[in-house]
Amino acid sequence: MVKLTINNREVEAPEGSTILEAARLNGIQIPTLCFLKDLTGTGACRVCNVEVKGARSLCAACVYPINEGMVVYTNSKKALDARRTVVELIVSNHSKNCLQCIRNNNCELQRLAQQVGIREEAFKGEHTAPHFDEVSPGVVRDTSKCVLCGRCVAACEKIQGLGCLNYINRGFKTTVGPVFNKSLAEVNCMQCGQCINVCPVGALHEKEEIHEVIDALNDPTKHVIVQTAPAIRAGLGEEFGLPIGTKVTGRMVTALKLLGFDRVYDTNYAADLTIMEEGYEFLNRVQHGGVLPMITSCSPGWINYAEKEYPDLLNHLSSCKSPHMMFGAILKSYYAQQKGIDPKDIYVVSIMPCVAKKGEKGRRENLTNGLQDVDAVLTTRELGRLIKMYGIDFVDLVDSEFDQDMFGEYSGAGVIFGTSGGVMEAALRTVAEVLAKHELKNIDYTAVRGVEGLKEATLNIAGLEVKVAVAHSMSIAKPLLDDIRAGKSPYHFIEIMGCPGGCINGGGMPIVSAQIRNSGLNYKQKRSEALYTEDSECKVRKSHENTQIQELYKNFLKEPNSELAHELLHTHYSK
Ligand code: HC0
Ligand code: SF4
Repeated sequence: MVKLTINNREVEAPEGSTILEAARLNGIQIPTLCFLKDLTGTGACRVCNVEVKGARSLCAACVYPINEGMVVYTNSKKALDARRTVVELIVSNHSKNCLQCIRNNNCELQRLAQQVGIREEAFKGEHTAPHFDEVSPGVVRDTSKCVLCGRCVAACEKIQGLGCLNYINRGFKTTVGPVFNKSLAEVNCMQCGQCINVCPVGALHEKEEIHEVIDALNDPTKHVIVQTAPAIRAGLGEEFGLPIGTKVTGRMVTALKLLGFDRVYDTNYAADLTIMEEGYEFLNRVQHGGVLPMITSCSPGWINYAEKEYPDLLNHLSSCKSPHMMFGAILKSYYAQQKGIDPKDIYVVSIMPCVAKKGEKGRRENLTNGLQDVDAVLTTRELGRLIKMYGIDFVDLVDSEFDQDMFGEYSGAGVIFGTSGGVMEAALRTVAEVLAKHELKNIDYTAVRGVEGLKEATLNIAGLEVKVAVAHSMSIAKPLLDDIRAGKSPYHFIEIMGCPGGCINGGGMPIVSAQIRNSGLNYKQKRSEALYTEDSECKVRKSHENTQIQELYKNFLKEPNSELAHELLHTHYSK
């Protein structure tokens, strides 16, 4: 341990720590802007300037290493003045239309300006020419808000290995964006939204569809159905100040009913349907010499990546549409028939933790009889805004149940789809029983659980050795894909999700502030635990035991992978 003095207090911290880490370890907070634990730390913004005795100038605490006997003042007049000037300079080049900004009240620059005590516009003058890009289906980029912190640059590079965003130009003209300031739609952006989640301000955000949904809710000719992804229940509460990991399934359903949706269903039902289709597709590939490893296809960010970066591997992808798209297709076919409603009058809204699903819904490969399966996709954050707009007091709502008619049942397997490893575990629960031809007691595949790093397992399923792997984010998936390309992949089945930790950390989930990220709280784990808790509480925990799924096959689809199932529930990909 290293002994040093911070603000006249003797403290200790492990060797190799920065001043910022040593201070935080001892309960002393130094404001930061560009710093994000495990992602950035270059001293770029200089907000964390502190005074170090004997140093010639102020030091950036996030990069400056501690040493024995060091004396640090984080709040000396010199440090406070410098910090305020840095923030004043950033604010001076920032479009200050806070009232119209999507991040109003949830903005790190607002908080920082308040914290350092900015009371007037210190530097008036020219602004860097702004650029507004809303061409891509899910991500909007507004450089008039950008503070050049580089957090999005690091997220795209380190999490996805893509590097779609970088600094462009120099000096006063510096901005952050794709090469040559192109649109994100013109580069290899997979629309994961991880850059949005780390943006401290409103420079990156999702393309909003709230007003389209409000129009549909107010259109008497429309039968408006909403479905919620598994991960929403584990995050929506954060939009209303509830602790991370609070499960709000019942309150969410009540809020959706108050918003006026005609039916409120859970995408979990369709996750069970996906397992039937995907599980049987896998068995078919294993038993008939099909292309292996088979890779899951429910994360549209991953699909975007595969199409752009590994087009030669598209035949490894399951042909299954993602669960919410399958649900839309069933609602506009079977449900429409049963209820006597013209499919054109059914408007399906998906509440998703995902930005890429906004693009997925409109892909021409996914149309069924010329209609989109899903009409609008709202992120968890957008649903939070919609609930606030309608003046609903979310925290005090009582619980309600999803509508039970036709699609109300779901298994625990469907719930865990929302976290990394969940799709694999759900599939194994069904595939193992189909192969064993009798009920299996141990259905917890813990080797594929967890929100960090690559997960692998070799399982003996009814005498068949099955090697599986689970990757979440492209930096983890890439080595697996390179091995497949080189013909040396040992796996039979791979789950790939676009975002680290899976959907619980999707690009549409509530923003986790730098303060929380830097505190070391494992927010992904907390959200993931909420889903495993719900799984363990479910009476039915295997997709094939969902009786309403069994009825759907009996009355409509006939059997998994049938001709009709292929027509409605499967898709193809484009090189
Ligand atoms: Fe997911 Fe899904 S689990 S992708 O991670 O497969 O977005 O939550 O809704 O569709 O079910 C996201 C989450 C979903 C879908 C499901 C899958
Ligand atoms: Fe990169 Fe994802 Fe942002 Fe696109 S959406 S720029 S891939 S981090």
